[in-house]
Amino acid sequence: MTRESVAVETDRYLDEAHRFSAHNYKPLPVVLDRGEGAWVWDVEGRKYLDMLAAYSAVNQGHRHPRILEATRAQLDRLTLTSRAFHNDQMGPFLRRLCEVTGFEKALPMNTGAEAVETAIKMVRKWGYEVKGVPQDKAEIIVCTNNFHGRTTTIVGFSSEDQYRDGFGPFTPGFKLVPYGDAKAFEDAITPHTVGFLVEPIQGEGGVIVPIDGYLGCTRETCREHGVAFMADEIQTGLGRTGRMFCCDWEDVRPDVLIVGKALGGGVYPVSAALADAEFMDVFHPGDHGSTFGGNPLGAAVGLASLDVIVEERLVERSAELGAWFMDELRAIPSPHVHEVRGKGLMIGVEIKAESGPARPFCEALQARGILAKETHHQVIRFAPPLVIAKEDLAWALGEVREVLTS
Ligand code: IF1
Repeated sequence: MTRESVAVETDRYLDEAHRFSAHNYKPLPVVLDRGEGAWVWDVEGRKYLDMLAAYSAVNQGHRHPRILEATRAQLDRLTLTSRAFHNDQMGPFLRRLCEVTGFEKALPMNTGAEAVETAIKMVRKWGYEVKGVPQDKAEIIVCTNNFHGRTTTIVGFSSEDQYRDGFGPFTPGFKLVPYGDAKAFEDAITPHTVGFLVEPIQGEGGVIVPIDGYLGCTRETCREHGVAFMADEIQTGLGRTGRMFCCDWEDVRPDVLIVGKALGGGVYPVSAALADAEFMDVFHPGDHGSTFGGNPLGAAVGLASLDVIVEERLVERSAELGAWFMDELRAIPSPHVHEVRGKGLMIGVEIKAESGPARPFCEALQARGILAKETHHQVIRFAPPLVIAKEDLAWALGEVREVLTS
């Protein structure tokens, strides 16, 4: 695969990565070697504003001092014990996580996909033991254009052919309904339905915001039919959309809340599934687990990550800066923009088909010192760290305006 030369130092890294890594991504040709707050630098010394924040896993900004301090302190004490023994960090972390989310219990894992798989197993077992669904007949309803991770069970219920091609056979027991259609969801429920797994805003799907009331209506339908409402807030959660959780926009309290990404403060993979005892108590010793889930290092990082979000008012920043940025983006007289959508600092700019794919716009932004990533070919995603300074966002707006009006 040929590639135009970028610069000697960068080229060397690109060639090395190309030679030794699987080609499962097509990254922008930039090699980063330093990050601070909303900014990152490449090996050529060029500075970029990070408008992706690792898909919303760096809400607190790169290398937040509070999170690094907590990490270093824990590194000097104890990092991994497995859950065969207790450690002194997991309890305080899960207490804080339950306080922030309003749930009785949490099951700590590492990646988002593991937390989603945990939620699936929890709700299936609840279906058999509490709801009384016949063994192995549990159904979980999911939405078209969903993204919940990359395990074979999860991609098995994806509607994106590329995420499924070549990876079958898949796990049965999942039903797809159109995202945003509350009636289609209700019509898909059967006596065997145990759960509804949904993203309050679809990130990978192209920052798709459902109509107001969709979450509240489907949540109510779940209550009427004894179906667990499972919110995947791995990307939308922890302040990203201008509320602590995106479900908060409709005052919806899920039965199961799934969190990840920014829970690890951009330092360490930390995720969890949360629920009240009715669901969580289906797990008995040995039912489920993970080598790293609940480890003391991740717990210390998770606790600091939550504290930063609360104490630095990142939720309010996301709401205020996001509303301003979205309004300004919408005011740009661009011949290329079909729609600007999102909530808080989770924003998607959809490029018209006749203007071509979003990738060249991302490359033009890169040349101007802004790192943004396209999703689903047509959408430029803007999701900077929630610590971004207003003046930096204003500078980025100027650059985006230049690119979108060229
Ligand atoms: C990739 C996407 C974003 C997620 C939601 C669960 C997970 C994710 C709502 C799984 C992860 C990541 C995965 C990464 C790119 C990125 C992504 F484009 F893939 F879909 F953000 F939109 N639920 N999303 O967004 O969490 O296991 O990765 O920790 O796989 O390319 P994970």
